[in-house]
Amino acid sequence: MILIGERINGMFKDIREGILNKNPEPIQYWAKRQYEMCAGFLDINTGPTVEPQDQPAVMEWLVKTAQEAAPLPCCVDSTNPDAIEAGLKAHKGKAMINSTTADQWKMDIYIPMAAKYNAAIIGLAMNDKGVPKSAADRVALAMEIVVNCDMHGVPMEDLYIDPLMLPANVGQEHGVEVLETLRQIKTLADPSPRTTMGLSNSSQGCTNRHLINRTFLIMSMACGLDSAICDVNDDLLLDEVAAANLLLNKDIYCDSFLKTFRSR
Ligand code: THG
Repeated sequence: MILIGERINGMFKDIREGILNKNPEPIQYWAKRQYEMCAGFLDINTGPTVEPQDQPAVMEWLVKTAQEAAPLPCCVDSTNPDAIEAGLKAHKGKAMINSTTADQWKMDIYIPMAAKYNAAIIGLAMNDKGVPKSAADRVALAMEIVVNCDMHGVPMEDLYIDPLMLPANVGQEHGVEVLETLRQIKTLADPSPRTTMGLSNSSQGCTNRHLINRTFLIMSMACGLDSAICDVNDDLLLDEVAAANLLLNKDIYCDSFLKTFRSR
């Protein structure tokens, strides 16, 4: 299970202020903290307040600043292709692009970019018509992304399909469809693409957020989820992942499995 730390996102006040004041402190604090909490990647998102023309420079600064503080690859998260490319250029090691949709014009930009920079890429199971309701329609969009990756030589182990979880209070019917999508993604190709999701989406605007996040993560792992963009600062979430890794036979049992999981 690859945990992608969600915290370096301009949606959070401390990160937004760090960006505004060019203060590396909150970015480096969360890079280190998420590294200590077992993150395998750092999601890096400038947030909604940075003007489009400033996004490439801000992304470059965020990636460099984060990687100075923690030895982790970044998941470069933006809807602006110039910001994504600026992040990839500044990045050390193998990055992840977050993300393309199944729209042909977007796949034509991002998938060759993944090939050029030898980056992994997240493919969202949606297009300009929005997020489909059924698993079958999500899987059909995922298949288009699989085909386009294949055409550009992006291997399946570098493709992470995101079935797109919506908040349980407004899109309750999506949960079971997301779980079914996760199961079916594994049948699309051999080797199969990998899967990921924005876990905290599932609980936005809900009470008991951590409980909803943890429960949906474990259900999703049972359906084959390979990675998640999530709150790695949640101790109980990490313990549940450690236990699920054992039960899914991904880690060998030892009595100290909780500690072992956190020892990287
Ligand atoms: N899929 C992919 N990438 C993504 C998402 C996804 N990137 C962004 C997002 N979704 C995942 N990251 C977050 C980060 C934070 C929150 C949700 C998802 C979150 N934030 C608090 C809120 O909105 O209530 C903000 C709290 C605050 O302002 O302090 O929940 O789905 N591929």
